[in-house]
Amino acid sequence: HRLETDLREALSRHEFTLRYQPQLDIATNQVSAVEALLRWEHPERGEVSPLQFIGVCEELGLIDEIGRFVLDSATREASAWPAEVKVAVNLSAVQFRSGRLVSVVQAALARSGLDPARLELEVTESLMLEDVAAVRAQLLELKALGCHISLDDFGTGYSSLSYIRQFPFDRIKIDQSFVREIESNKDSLAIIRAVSGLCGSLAIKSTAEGVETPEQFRILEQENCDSVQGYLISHPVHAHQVRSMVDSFR
Ligand code: G
Ligand code: G
Ligand code: MN
Ligand code: NA
Repeated sequence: HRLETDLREALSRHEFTLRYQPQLDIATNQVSAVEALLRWEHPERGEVSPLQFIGVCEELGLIDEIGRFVLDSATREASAWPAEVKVAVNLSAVQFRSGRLVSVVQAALARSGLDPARLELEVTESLMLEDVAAVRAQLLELKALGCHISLDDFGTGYSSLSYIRQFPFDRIKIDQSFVREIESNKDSLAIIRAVSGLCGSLAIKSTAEGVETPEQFRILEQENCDSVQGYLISHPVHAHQVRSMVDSFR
């Protein structure tokens, strides 16, 4: 398997790297967090999107190792940034199977010295297809460490209100597919309004993703979303650019 060999070599050759995309808090107009987005800097193919290799890594049993790299790198890089900036790390549902995720997170926090309250862990609705009791127990342990939990890509998968009640989510990230149609499709606007209202009632923060235009931003502000992420605010940047990007909003 060519890709498997390539992926294993990529890990040992340090070809994986992280970019960081800001989340802007609407009330304060400040960057409250940055999301770590994995990139494979392939010597011949250039920058490869995680869409092209995360699924393969899950199938090949490489996701725990890559996930550990992401957690170690993101916490280490974030420890050098202003303390008001959190870092959000995407987790694959498969990382909840080994039973070692909590200790991997704990080790990354200990090595980096990052305040656990500055680490947000993004999970998707695919988690609901795993062993729900085991997942819930791990999420509660991660919360007990002090980390925050976000439900990513909300509305695209197996959304169920019962999971929102059972799992300790601090934030819901509304999928970019709804934001993209916010002006053209009144159902998308209605769904965003409903999710934002639900979040308000449950004291869960809301983030709208994929915000590309000032008009989308204006509508999301009017709908009481707490924060926005997308190319309008900034494309993902290198770690060394995070500080000046954050400062540019001050
Ligand atoms: O950054 P980009 O648009 O290419 O990301 C594509 C997809 O890959 C998104 O669904 C994103 O959540 C996912 N992704 C990005 N970085 C990571 C990562 O470090 N781990 C996992 N599991 N998924 C990631
Ligand atoms: O699934 P997740 O939300 O973690 O992935 C975020 C993905 O969305 C990343 O691949 C990121 O590069 C991409 N992204 C971020 N902002 C925008 C945007 O404004 N428009 C579009 N089309 N994609 C975006
Ligand atoms: Mn995400
Ligand atoms: Na998302």
